[in-house]
Amino acid sequence: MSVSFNAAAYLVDRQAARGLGDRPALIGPRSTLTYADLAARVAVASAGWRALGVRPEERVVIHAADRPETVVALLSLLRMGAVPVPVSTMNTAAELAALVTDCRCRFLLAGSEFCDRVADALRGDHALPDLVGVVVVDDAAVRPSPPVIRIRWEHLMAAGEASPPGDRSPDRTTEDSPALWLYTSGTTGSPKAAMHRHGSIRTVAEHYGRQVLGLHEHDRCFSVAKLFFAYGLGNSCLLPLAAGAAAILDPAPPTPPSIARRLAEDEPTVYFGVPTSYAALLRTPAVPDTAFDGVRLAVSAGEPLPEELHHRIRARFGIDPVNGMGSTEALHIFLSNRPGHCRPGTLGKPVPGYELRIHTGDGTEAPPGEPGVLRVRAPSAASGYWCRPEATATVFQGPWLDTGDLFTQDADGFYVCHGRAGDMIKSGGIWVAPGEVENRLLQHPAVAAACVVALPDTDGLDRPVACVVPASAQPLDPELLIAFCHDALAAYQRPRHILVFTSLPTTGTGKVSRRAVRQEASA
Ligand code: 3SK
Repeated sequence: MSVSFNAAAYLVDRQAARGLGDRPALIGPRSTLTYADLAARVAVASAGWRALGVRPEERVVIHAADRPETVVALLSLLRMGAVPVPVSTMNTAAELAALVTDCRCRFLLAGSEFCDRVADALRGDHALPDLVGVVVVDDAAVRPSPPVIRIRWEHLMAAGEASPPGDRSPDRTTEDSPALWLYTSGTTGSPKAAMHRHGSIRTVAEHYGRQVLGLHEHDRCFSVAKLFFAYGLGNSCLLPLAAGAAAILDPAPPTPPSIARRLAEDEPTVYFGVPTSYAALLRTPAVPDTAFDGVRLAVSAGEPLPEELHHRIRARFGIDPVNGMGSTEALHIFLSNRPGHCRPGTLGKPVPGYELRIHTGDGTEAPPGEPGVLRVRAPSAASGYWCRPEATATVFQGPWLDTGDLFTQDADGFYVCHGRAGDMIKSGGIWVAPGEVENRLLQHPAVAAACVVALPDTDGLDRPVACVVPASAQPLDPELLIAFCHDALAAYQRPRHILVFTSLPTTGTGKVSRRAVRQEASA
């Protein structure tokens, strides 16, 4: 029998009850919400969703930038038992339409920055048969055609205000009730939704946020990863709120100048970065060496932090990044170094409550020092992927999650990652499916064959590189091909370089051998 539990009440109401009502909860570019403000708004918005006809366990897609309103929307949906689905703001209109179709949401929340894209997704060629309404924050220029209606966020809040006070109460959720979905391309290509439970939100906050990072109510957390990533959602919402800390939200894309501004103006004490953003900060002389002086804890995750980069960060900024690893399926970080005890080039040791094993190809445990695929027994594991039984069976092996990453353990028990067991590329902390990039390249008439592989850039971070075979004797213009990819692919998916091959090496069965392509490309 599952225990009654509502994650929004745990994150918000509890802090007001602890006497933290006057403390900052969400710090946005225009306003700060205290815990008392946040509790009131979340309760009213939950009644607003109910007034709109949203039912418990129904999905609502959130396509919005990191702002206090976005967090209010997300928490209010959790409170009334619905299932927020924050989706990447880097998606194209077609990708957004595909996710809306896949999760069968009836309502979509559109942030003001992305109204054009949402408008494109709503246009004729994308059939969205389940969609009933679009809730717009600010006066976004989304003009859905009937029967889809447009609801302004203020109207939703006004409807919540006008509802009976009982409609503001948390729903009868339990620890195992569906809480939120997060889309991932993960190990098997096309995006699939990992379905998370209310109880998992408390698990990640208490096991990693409290026991590993020691977050507390005087912390101010800033994350370069945005709310629609599992990593960003934990960093900018779940972990700080559970600790009574403040989350600093920046709707702008994280660039070295914008990150330096947040560090200088908002004075975070805890910084959540990804290796790519640390590398970009190092490459920017205008970022002062003292930029991290007020930060007591700097975290790195999203992809393993190369040892060399760790040393350069320490030398320039005087911080020792706490390198860890999580997954969308586990909701947040399950393997991490410990503050003050970081071993550069490793991902540390299991987070308390999580168990790890390294498996060889035949499913047995790898002998000490031998590489194998990492599995994690995660108390915060998703219950599976929505409508993807095969991918679910591959990744969710009983109580174990198969990460698809190759690992060894050093003599002191620290875990070391050796890259993907499969072909997926993780670039800038985001999964890139090589097939999607290859498809686009093959749409160009000058390309006969294409294979996209990961090669390290000058910082040692994996980036997609395209190996293409020309369709004719005409020389291929690499810049033109990259520009061609610009039109259809998100920035993180685009190949950084084009290498011209006369033919692609194949395996014995005639398939392109990615490993051989990669070897040739890196030679
Ligand atoms: O990639 C990671 O390391 C990660 C960390 C936390 C949450 C989610 C992910 C994918």
